[in-house]
Amino acid sequence: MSKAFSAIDEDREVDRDAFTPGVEPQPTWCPGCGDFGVLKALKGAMAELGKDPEEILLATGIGCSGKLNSYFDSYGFHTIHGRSLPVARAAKLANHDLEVVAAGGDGDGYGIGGNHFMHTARENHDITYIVFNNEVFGLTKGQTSPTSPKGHKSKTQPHGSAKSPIRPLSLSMTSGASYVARTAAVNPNQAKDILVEAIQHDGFAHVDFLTQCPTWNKDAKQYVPYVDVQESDEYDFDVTDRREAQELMTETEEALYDGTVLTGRYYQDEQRPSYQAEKQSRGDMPEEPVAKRYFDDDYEWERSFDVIDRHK
Ligand SMILES: Cc1ncc(C[n+]2csc(CCOP(=O)(O)OP(=O)(O)O)c2C)c(N)n1
Ligand code: SF4
Ligand SMILES: [Mg+2]
Repeated sequence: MSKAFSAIDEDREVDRDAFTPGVEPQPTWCPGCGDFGVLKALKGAMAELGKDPEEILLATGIGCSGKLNSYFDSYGFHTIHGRSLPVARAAKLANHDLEVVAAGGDGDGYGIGGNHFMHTARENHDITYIVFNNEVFGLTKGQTSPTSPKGHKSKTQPHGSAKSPIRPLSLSMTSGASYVARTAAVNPNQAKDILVEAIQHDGFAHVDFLTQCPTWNKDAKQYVPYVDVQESDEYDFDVTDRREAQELMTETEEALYDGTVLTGRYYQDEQRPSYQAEKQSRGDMPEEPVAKRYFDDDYEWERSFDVIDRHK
């Protein structure tokens, strides 16, 4: 195997700074923006897992959140609005050796990209999906987003939003995500641990990441203090039990807008095969990444036509 495909999952020490790019190492996010917390947690998680930048593909959407791949050194794809997941899926199908992470905002992922979110969860693609949830469209100056609370006032809803916010945790679990968690930029240690778990999980791992936007969402302080449902004695539930996870998600999603921030791992199903595993078990996807063929001068491309013929 060529080097580009051979170092995956080897044990080795990697420093967080390995993910700081030489070009544009200083993010242009506003002072106090929660997006810094995501960047720090992601660098920490990848370093803890011993990943090298060239083993990772980070696909991002459009928004302040979408700038993440300018500040995180790995392979990157800054997609169009709401389309980080289709790109991430395609990359994972072409090269399942890559560690694929998709990231974007609440508007990007739960609004314009909502259809992709639902179906990527349903199909259980082996991707980690980080949604920067700041409850507004940050980049375009604070418009109401799918997670803005009812009554939230903005330039687009000057009399207060008449809409109820989306329930992202419940939506991803009922759609089929096999790992669902919420964390917050105000708790970098928990955030890093959650990302480590999500990246290690084999299947679609959705992390709703609460990120304060002090510039356009003055309610940002509502994310502090938070409660970790794994740490707190008040919450005793089984993360593998859908019904129990759903109950706690419902409580979490309602409590957020009353000022109580519950975070942690809500649901994990380690039994369900990922989409890639399902495809391989059907003989529909080779063990060796298809992308590798582009580096193999001896590969006989005519063979691709055999597959097309089979479907005629
Ligand atoms: C198809 C399309 N529609 C609208 C826009 C304008 N636009 C850019 S970012 C954005 C919303 C970003 O909000 P969010 O996804 O929550 O990201 P944040 O900036 O808050 O991180 C919008 C509507 C666009 N770039 N493309
Ligand atoms: S506008 Fe909000 S989300 Fe965007 S960089 Fe500034 S604080 Fe962060
Ligand atoms: Mg947003």
